[in-house]
Amino acid sequence: MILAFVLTSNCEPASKELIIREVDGVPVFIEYGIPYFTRFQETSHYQIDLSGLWKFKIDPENQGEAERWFEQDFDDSDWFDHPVPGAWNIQKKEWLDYVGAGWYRKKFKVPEFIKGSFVRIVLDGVAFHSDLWLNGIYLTHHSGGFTRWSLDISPYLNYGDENILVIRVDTQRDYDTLPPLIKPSRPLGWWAYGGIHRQVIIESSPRTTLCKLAVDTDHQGKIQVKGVVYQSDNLPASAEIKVRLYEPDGSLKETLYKGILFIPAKGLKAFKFERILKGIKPWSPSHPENLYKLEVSIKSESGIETQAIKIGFRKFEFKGTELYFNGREYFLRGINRHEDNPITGPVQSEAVIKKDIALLKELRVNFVRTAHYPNDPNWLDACDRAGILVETEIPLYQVGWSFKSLRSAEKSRLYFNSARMLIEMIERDRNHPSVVMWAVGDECFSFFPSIRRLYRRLIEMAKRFDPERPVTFAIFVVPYGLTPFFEISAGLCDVIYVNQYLGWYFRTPEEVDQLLDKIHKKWPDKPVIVSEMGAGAVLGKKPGGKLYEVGYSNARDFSEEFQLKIYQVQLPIIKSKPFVVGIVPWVFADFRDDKRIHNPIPQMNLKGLLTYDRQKKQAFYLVSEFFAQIEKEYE
Ligand code: GCB
Repeated sequence: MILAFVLTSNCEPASKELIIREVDGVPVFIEYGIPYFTRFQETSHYQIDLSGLWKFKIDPENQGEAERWFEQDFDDSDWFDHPVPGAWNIQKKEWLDYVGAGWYRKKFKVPEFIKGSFVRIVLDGVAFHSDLWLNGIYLTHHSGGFTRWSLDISPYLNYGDENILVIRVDTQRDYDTLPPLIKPSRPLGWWAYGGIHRQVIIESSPRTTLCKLAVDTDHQGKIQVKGVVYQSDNLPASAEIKVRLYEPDGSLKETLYKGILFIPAKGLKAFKFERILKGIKPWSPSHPENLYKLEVSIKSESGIETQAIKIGFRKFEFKGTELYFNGREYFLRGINRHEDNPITGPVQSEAVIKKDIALLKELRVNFVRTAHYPNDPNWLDACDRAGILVETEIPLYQVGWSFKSLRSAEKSRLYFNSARMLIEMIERDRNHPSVVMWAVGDECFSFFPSIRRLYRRLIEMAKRFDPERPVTFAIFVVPYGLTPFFEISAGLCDVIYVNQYLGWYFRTPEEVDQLLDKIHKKWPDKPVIVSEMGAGAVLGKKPGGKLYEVGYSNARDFSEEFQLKIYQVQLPIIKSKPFVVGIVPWVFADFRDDKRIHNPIPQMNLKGLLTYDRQKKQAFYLVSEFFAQIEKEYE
């Protein structure tokens, strides 16, 4: 049964494009006519990695389509050689702040022997929106640059021959795209990096293939597995399924499941089981080495495949205003992080990931908020291995901060784009032991009923795909302590996320005390996390001297002492509140931010505990010491 998801209120109905099939009680997201595929960390499928140099040209006048830049034999010899993964902004100085369209062309060969298999193109991140042609044929449009998506390209390939893939990428935002436009004069709030900034692969599998694997565990050995098999052929198929679990040292623990499935033509069939396993070593931030491998093998007439994911046995839960991890009271020593650095921009190379993970460990954090968009999946793999918990969110960012933006919250298109990215994020990331929470937005104008409705629908959607994980969104604090008074949406969340910059944009740092008490009074049964706090500082800058505008008629000296003071004052106050279960400073490292034109380093958000090139500011040491104390208390 195909269900077109329909909104339940008096607003415009949601687009029929959002298709979810309930397959034996397992929700499967259907996109571009095929199911959304789980990201396996190991696969026996034949893959062609398209990383490398692609031909590239910016298209500020939007001529590409009219001039047919997508044609197979179009002469691209004078185009720029652009590395993929890569962002155009850092390829040439004059492209740094280019917002608009850019075209990528790539030739690749496909071997003859994959003919007859099911072949997909898998894109991990094309920011923000893309149109795709293969061998001169237009295939589709995708909106949203931070999640994986894939297309069946089997019918369009030249097997045993050369193929040409063309992708038009566009970074223009609208009121209903993600990230959204708030008003034409309002910058994004981080850098609008454009390009194919994550991996692109061509993947060939048997025509009967595993499309979804959803695994939930707890620290006492409980494991629930839901798998869905897709039959891409016009004929029905039968498939032998075997699920095996391997110990962290690689040895076989046991075969968990064996069964035979009958899958209808062009259809889906699920298998499910639950077990309580003995002798399980729980995964946790202090024992991240306890990663098990769950492997699924499928044997059908169209071939044999083996795919695997890494899982951890763990339980993350809120009880009343408290947080428990693996049954023990817990506290999140967090940090917000943008995917940005001076060498690769948004691209998360192995070296970038290694360096940042090492710094996070030095900072003694056990939690990262992927502000404000789904991160590179390789980053999440690294968090699994390092024992860093993760909240991951969709860039439904500051919606409602203008009249037009508020109007967009009432329309189905914004809901559709948000729900789609949310599902893609959950379906891609839900098996990571490190991923403990989803967030459906940041600082939207949650004082308004239209935003409340939008958030409510997104939370329901998140729970439909993942009933286990808590869901939240960040509320913001306006001057004069009015937020708890006017806020009408935060109660929808499993944990209240508060972004507060008391002492920086306005008021005094000490007032965080009353603010948190007021929030607790309003939502006495909910735990609270301070999801943002901080101040800007330039490395080595002493107090005094020139002041720089920060808004709300305030100016600051951006000294390291000022930043330090905010943390000195606020950290103990926040930690003293029994209902607060986490502190997440803003931000790990300075990052490019198009809003900050008046800053001492223009267009740079300077609230990092590290500089853009990862040098430590004084506040880094303070936060690290503070977190080390908390770590002793809880680990
Ligand atoms: C916020 C936003 C974040 C900004 C930060 C700031 O509240 O969530 O995106 O970068 O404040 O620096 O003002």
